[in-house]
Amino acid sequence: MSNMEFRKKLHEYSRWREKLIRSIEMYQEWRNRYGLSDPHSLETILNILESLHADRIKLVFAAEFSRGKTELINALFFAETGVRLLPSSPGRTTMCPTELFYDKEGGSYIRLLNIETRLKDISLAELKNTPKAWTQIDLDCESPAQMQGAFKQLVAIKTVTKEEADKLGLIDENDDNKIVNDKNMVEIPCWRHALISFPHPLLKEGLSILDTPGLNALGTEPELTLNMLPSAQAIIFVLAADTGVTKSDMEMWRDHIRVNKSSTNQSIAVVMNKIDTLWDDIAGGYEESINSQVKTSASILGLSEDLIFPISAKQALLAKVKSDQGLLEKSRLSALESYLSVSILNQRRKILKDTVIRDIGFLVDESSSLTDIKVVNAARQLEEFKKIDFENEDIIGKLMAETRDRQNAYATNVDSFQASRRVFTVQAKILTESLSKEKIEEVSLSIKTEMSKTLTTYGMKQQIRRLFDNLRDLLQDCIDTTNETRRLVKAIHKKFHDEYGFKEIEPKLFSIKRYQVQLEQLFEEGEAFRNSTKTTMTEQSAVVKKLYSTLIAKAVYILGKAEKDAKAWCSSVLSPLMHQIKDHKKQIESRLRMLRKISESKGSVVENIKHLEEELIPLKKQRVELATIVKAMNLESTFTVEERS
Ligand SMILES: Nc1nc2c(ncn2[C@@H]2O[C@H](COP(=O)(O)OP(=O)(O)OP(=O)(O)O)[C@@H](O)[C@H]2O)c(=O)[nH]1
Ligand SMILES: [Mg+2]
Repeated sequence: MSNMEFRKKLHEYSRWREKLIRSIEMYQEWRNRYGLSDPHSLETILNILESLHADRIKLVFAAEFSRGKTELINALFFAETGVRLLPSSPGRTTMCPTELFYDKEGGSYIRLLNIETRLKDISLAELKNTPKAWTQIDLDCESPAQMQGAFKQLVAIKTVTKEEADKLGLIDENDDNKIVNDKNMVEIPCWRHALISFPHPLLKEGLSILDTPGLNALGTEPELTLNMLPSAQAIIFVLAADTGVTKSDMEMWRDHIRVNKSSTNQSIAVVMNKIDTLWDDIAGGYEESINSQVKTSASILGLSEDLIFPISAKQALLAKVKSDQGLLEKSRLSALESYLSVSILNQRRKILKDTVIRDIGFLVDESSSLTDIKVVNAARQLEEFKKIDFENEDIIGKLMAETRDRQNAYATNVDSFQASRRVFTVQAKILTESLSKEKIEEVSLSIKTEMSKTLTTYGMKQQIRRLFDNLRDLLQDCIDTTNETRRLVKAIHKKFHDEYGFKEIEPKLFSIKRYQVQLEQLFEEGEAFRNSTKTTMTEQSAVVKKLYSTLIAKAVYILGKAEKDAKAWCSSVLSPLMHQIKDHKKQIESRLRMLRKISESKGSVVENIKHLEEELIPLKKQRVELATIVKAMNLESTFTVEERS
């Protein structure tokens, strides 16, 4: 499979996503058209649309220095420029994490963030939203040479005193910072992070690449390990065939790559690069040599052999630039390209589908139940009318009296629903308040204050444990309130089901579980980071501080999301019932109107029945339209809408 194939598959994927977006937009229009929209469901739908629009396939390349990450990126994606677009050379090359993507609004640029920003207590995520914090160089996409020139910044270094480097958290006891002539001076990267945007076809389709420097970047920038790696669709870990799995490869794998594996939505592949170094090594024994390296690496890393790709990035780049098919085959790049085109893209599709089902599946199910109920009730009323002996005035009088009684009894029940709703509102308030921003901030602030007073690693460790314990408690309290709220919602539904035969729509359940899992995972990742061999965890060091502020920010974000979801749940969980109540009221009124017309001899019975039949038509149309929209979503889900007319 060639790069063209990957491009084709990526294009198919983005077309599929666009179709999904369009069908969700159609669904929202359908809800509007039939007066079924409410502010909260609208917000839910707009949120999912926004996340689909912002969707990117993120690939992260991580490894020790000089394994060939950058060369591999050049070979996989940018060979058609005819040059080695991103700088790659022997020894340490890439000096700062580099993100490549396409920013439609911003155009073509490289933005560079000063290394000194490490001293500020502002997260990388926030800095990314502050363009003026970055130095920008515009790119001329027509000229690969100009781009190549600008990208030289990615390898820029400068010399500073050891003290300065230490203050920045860039002195690594286990790793020898390159010492220059003067013993007191060391070389450090000029830039902390680079963002590159240009309209390359793959980037335009939503591909985003993160090239990391081997220079212990993962050990010094907690946000990379704790935020950017977990959010990637796939991590590609690179080894070199000429060195095998070294001790430092293993450390990086264990401390920073493998921990992310707990998230099942992420793929990890290992590239065994530089197989060309074995080409003329052993006459005839080349294949066996590669196979045995793959086997050994798979067993050391605890990974399946199919996920290890022996390739030569350098020869692949050369082959593509020179259009040498034989050499390209020899480089074995295509196996990795197939993996990216098929496995990674399919998995991403599945993730998007699951997210859409999770976030709006209940709304679609609800719409389908409600439209079904409307059609069934209207048809039932029609059949009933067809059977009535309208010549008999007594019967009509009796029916009218009966319907009026029903109307009165119903009004009383609606009052009681309003009372239950008030009880529900109180419960809902307790639920959302138990997760309120103020509560969470109170917890995190007290921990931060304690932490700044602590001067030992042990003390800080205790504080971070306390933070997670407190947040766990918050979630636990919330579980109890959620259960009570859930019981109340069920009881309200049951009443209307028992007394009026309302279809018992299973209320969507709000679950805290997801957030509990995320919190535990974050805690584990934080622990792994803190214990990583390459991180100098001296008390109050720049890296430790960054680690803890990243952990706190992420934990606060998780709880914040839980609160938002709880709020949305509280405001929407009763709406299907409210729609049914409104419909039921309309139905009784329409029945009374009809009986009144007949008793006053306005229009013939036949005409009135015809009128009822006509009323059924738009209801059926509404149902067919919904079925068509759901079919267009093509989610192979549990949606129950059937195509009936
Ligand atoms: N023989 C051979 N050399 C390669 C191959 N891939 C990369 N190299 C060379 O290995 C050196 C390092 O490659 P880079 O791509 O800069 O490595 P990196 O992993 O990005 O290194 P850092 O940016 O320092 O982390 C360069 O001199 C490349 O030309 C390969 O497949 N075969
Ligand atoms: Mg590199």
